[in-house]
Amino acid sequence: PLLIFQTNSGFMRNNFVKILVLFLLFGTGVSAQDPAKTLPADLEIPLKYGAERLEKRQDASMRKFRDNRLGLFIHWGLYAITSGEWNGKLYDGPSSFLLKSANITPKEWMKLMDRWNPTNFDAFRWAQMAKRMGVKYLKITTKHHDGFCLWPSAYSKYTVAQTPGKRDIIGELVKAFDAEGIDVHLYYSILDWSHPDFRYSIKSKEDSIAFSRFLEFAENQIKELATRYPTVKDFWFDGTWDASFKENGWWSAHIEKMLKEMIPGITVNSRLRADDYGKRHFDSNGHLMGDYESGYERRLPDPVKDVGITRHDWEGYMTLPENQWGYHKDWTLSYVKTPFEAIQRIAHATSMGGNLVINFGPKPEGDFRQEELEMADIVGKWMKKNGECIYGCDYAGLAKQDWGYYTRSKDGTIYMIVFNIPYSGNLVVKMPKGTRIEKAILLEKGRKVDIVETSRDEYNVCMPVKDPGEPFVIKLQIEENVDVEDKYWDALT
Ligand code: FHN
Repeated sequence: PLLIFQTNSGFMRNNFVKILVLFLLFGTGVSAQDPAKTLPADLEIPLKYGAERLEKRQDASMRKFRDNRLGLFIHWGLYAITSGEWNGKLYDGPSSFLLKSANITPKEWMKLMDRWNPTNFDAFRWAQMAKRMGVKYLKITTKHHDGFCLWPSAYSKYTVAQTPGKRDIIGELVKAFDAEGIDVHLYYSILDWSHPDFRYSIKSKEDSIAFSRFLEFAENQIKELATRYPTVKDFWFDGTWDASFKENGWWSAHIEKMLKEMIPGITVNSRLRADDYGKRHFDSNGHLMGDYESGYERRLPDPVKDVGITRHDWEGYMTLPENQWGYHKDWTLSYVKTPFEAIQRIAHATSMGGNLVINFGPKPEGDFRQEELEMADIVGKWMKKNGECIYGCDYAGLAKQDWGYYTRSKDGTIYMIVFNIPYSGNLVVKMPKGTRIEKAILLEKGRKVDIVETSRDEYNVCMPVKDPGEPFVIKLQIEENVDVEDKYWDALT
């Protein structure tokens, strides 16, 4: 950079300043969790493969994606058979990483295909469970990092078609979920441990040729999926963090464009994308690539510090144990989240304008474990009573309070989703200037709740019941543009 600066070219100097500013702003990599750091427009560098747009997409498909708010992730594959155990040894890492953690060769791993025969798999039963749970979409792994495909791909020998089970799992799921009116999103891992042409990095001409072949293979598979299952609403890419992939940002832009031409309205996650300089999720100018940010995995943005995230769409992902996606036989190895903790995360995500996807990992035969069925049941019951404060709702623009989360519906109703009950029995609400709470109602029972104005723009909303036994929701009707006579004096300090 110093050399560039010493040249006398105005162009070079100008670009040097831009690159320096970029470096100061973003360091060596903009992470998915470092959004909204954008450059002043005149300092932006030209990009061929950067963000498509600067604002949220507002077409019907994107609005549907956003309004869905709650999704179900399903990780299913050969790792369900091994379920975290290899040669009598139990591994406590993710069961879907067993090939790596137990040092298994892909050839050995793929012998598991002889045991893939999910006789209890019933896509309609899965769809009914999803319906009861109140999820509006399913994200299903078509191919995880090991390379095994849940559809009969013409481009791979590691697919369901070469197993005793034979059935096209993706096809059956798309049919059953479409019938229940639940959107289907397809997960596809670029990282592929069993493909001979996959490379983590490109160190030679041979690597470069092999990786080009690999990208062609991946493109063929993605095209194949979009052609076979044209009713799907989203493609969700994973395994895109390696140097080989980051050097091929053009390809990620090409795939996004190709999918959008093949399936109008389709949504694509930011994890697919890398720009001209290998920046992922957010381009070198700090703008989100893809349609929604997909970096919040097993954690959520901070409701106070990360409020800037409400400027774009995003989706968060939650496992039930600490880090298990596929089926693992022993859940005592880590903490397992309760249904109320899941509900809290759903509220948290909606309150910041994001979606939450809860992950299940079915058993090899095609059944869900008891804990997952209970989770589906309790979340579903709660959503049935209170879904009004989640579906179609968004960030409310009010200061976070300790009792829980606010959301706002399209008609301007504010919801208070209460998880923590204060000793005072009063739930503090701070409203923006020029607005007033008109009425508070307990959502489930429709009963009026008392409100006391305590100081300028502040209210106590009284606890409607002593111990409701579960998170509850209060609906606030707001009057805007109120010309309130100011009876509160400011302190002279
Ligand atoms: O390694 C995977 C993991 O198994 C799982 O598929 C998750 C889902 O978001 N993604 C990867 C890690 O980021």
